Amino acid sequence: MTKTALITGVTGQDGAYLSEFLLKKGYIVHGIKRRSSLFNTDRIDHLYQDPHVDHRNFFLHYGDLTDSSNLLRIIQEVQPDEIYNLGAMSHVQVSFEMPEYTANVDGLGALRILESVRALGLEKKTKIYQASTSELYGKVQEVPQTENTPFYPRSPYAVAKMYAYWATVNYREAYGMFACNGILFNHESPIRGETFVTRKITRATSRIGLGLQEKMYLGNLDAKRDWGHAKDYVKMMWMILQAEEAEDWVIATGTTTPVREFIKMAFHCIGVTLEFKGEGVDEKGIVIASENPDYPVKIGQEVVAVDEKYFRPTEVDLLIGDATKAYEKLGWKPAYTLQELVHDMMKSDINLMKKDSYLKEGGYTTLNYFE
Ligand code: NDP
Ligand code: GDR
Repeated sequence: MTKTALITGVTGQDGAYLSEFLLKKGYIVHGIKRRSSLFNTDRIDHLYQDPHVDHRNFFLHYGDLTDSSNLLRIIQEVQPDEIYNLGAMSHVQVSFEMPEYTANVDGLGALRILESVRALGLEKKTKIYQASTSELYGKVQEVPQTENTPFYPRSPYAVAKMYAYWATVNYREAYGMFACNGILFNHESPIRGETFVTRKITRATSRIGLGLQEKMYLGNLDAKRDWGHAKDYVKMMWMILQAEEAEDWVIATGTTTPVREFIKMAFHCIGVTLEFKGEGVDEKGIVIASENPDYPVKIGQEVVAVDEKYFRPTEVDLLIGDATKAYEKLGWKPAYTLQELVHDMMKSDINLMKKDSYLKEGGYTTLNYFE
């Protein structure tokens, strides 16, 4: 029987990959997108279907996680078998600037979904996936982090997500709902938001390689993250809802890498090696050590500068996940290595930035915005 899924955050990185994945599985997919003054559907435009044709299987609804009546109506109309609550103000640093909004969307938003399902009497029909996060672990309590590691959130984002995590557990226990938390560690891709560190690095490295900019400005280069590929991770969201029992799951690769090393890997993709002259936040620390005649970079060129504005009031220093439970019970095995992920992102960004290169050659100015 054809299943119906509803995805909040459908226009985001994970929403786009998950939509593709579910459509391939034969699902009817409904997504909630926000109204914006410009088109915000870049990542899912290839899935768009003309509303005037028959037999569509991909539908978009205007909505917002802060709007209970809107969510209730959409869920009533769609009668989903599965809801994937991926919508969020997902940027940790920005959450320090917008703590109340973040709590409303990321914390109460999850509650609104759970409560709508209950109010509509869909507790036994609709399974719910809540996009929980390794940010819940925050200040290191245990390494590697498992489903049993205590939480210690270090940002308004993580505090809001902790509320959503426990709301999900509570609705499962109180009303017998099939509601699960996927505690996903960082996952990236060529369509990762431009202001997350990996994408910022692959975009800037591509621009430096093509001679469009001299250097990039980053924050804490010592932070360590357990990075995987978003394509692998959305598959696990689905697997979590197909499991026999509703539970909470860590999804991670089990290896951790400093931001500094990620930069090196990105430059490696354009055949350029870097020399790390200093540790910590040494501004003259990261320079080109070998040239590649195909790219206009020079030995000694300083390619990274540290700007303290990217430091967070409280930082998460080290994340490394132990996904043994998902490995044993769900058969979790990522297809992508970190090298392949970086390569995938660099290939895509080089192609993207080549367009800027052509525009520059043609005398046009190009956008140069690097928050
Ligand atoms: P993105 O930031 O790429 O996407 C977030 C999505 O949420 C976008 O579609 C965005 O819409 C939407 N959104 C934002 N605010 C609202 C709102 N008020 N109402 C409805 N929708 C809203 O995030 P990712 O795809 O990377 O992440 C998906 C989810 O997984 C998020 O909840 C994130 O917190 C969580 N997560 C992500 C991890 C990662 O490494 N990527 C790891 C662990 C958890 P718009 O496009 O209009 O901005
Ligand atoms: P994170 O991702 O906070 O882990 O949250 P992000 O890529 O923003 O930061 C990772 C680490 O890199 C350091 N860093 C910088 N970060 C950004 N954004 N910009 C910089 O210039 C920069 N320089 C260094 C950060 O300090 C941090 O330590 C992501 C989001 O997708 C969340 O929604 C998700 O829950 C978690 O991953 C798991």
